Amino acid sequence: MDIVAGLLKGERRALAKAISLVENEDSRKRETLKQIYPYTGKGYIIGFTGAPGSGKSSLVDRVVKVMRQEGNSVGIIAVDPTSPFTGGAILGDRIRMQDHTEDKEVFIRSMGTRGSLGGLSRATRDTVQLMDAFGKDIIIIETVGVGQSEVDIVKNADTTIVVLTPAGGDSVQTIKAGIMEIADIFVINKSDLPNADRTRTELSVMLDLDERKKWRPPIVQTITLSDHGTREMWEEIKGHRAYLEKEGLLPGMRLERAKRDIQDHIEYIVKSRVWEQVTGTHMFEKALEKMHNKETDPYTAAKSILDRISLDNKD
Ligand SMILES: Nc1nc2c(ncn2[C@@H]2O[C@H](COP(=O)(O)OP(=O)(O)OP(=O)(O)O)[C@@H](O)[C@H]2O)c(=O)[nH]1
Ligand SMILES: [Mg+2]
Repeated sequence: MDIVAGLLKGERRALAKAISLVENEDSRKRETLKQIYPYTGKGYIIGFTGAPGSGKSSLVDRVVKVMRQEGNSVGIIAVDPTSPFTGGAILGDRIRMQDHTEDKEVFIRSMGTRGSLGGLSRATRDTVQLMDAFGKDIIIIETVGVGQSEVDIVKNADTTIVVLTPAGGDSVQTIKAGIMEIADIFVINKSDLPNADRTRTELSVMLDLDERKKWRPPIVQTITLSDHGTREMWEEIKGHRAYLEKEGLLPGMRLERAKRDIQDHIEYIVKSRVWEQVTGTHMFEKALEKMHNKETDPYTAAKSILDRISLDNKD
């Protein structure tokens, strides 16, 4: 397959094409992912999450410069669950990251909900694998940390950065528990604004109360307008990576991820096979009608439909 060959040779157009296959649930998707899989596992994955407008893209833009100075090639996936656009069409992200568009070692891809028929989380994970096999040393996932699906997206990262901003007094208390737990590093961006120190103190107190973790997430204050804190953030990322390596935690994390992947694929395949055979069929309509007439109940109806379909492989 020439897309795979091109991708493995480091051709950017082949990578772009492969990502589109993944997003569009193209029939060549599965074969492509299968062929590149042996070449994955080398890239380091960093997630940036936080409220809309907290400065994630600005931070990524800044830190990528430092990563590049140290000779790393970088892939960036900007996930926007609210955007119907895809394929690099999110204007804001493109403008903020335009410094890198001339740099052939930086590959940027935006993803919105419309492009990814199989779900944003799956598309993101598959794209990480494509960038990994392509040879990116570092793969960055940027996503807005609003809901469970976005938390699931950053679960694919080795190091997760939660971006906060100084705000009113109750800012830190209102951070959702799910987001707090996934943070390996906290960044208080926009530290040029009032109350940054107070936010830091509140966060620190909150971390003191959390004794579950062996790793205490460091707090970094940044101002992307002046590049303040970028290097410190990068050093903390490297520090977290060194910690994971020293403690031997990476293989376990990757195994856990592989397990989630398999479970996810099984569920997806089973669901697809079921609905292919059930949607719009007479037995389904019949069951609905019987339920309507109280001649059957949902459990019995579901069971009898399942008994009549096959989960065997047809492709
Ligand atoms: N005052 C101040 N403003 C900042 C700072 N960093 C970013 N901004 C501004 O905050 C706005 C949002 O920045 P982005 O980098 O797009 O934030 P984001 O989190 O990627 O936004 P979404 O992807 O839309 O969720 C922009 O107008 C930036 O100029 C900072 O350190 N200080
Ligand atoms: Mg952004």
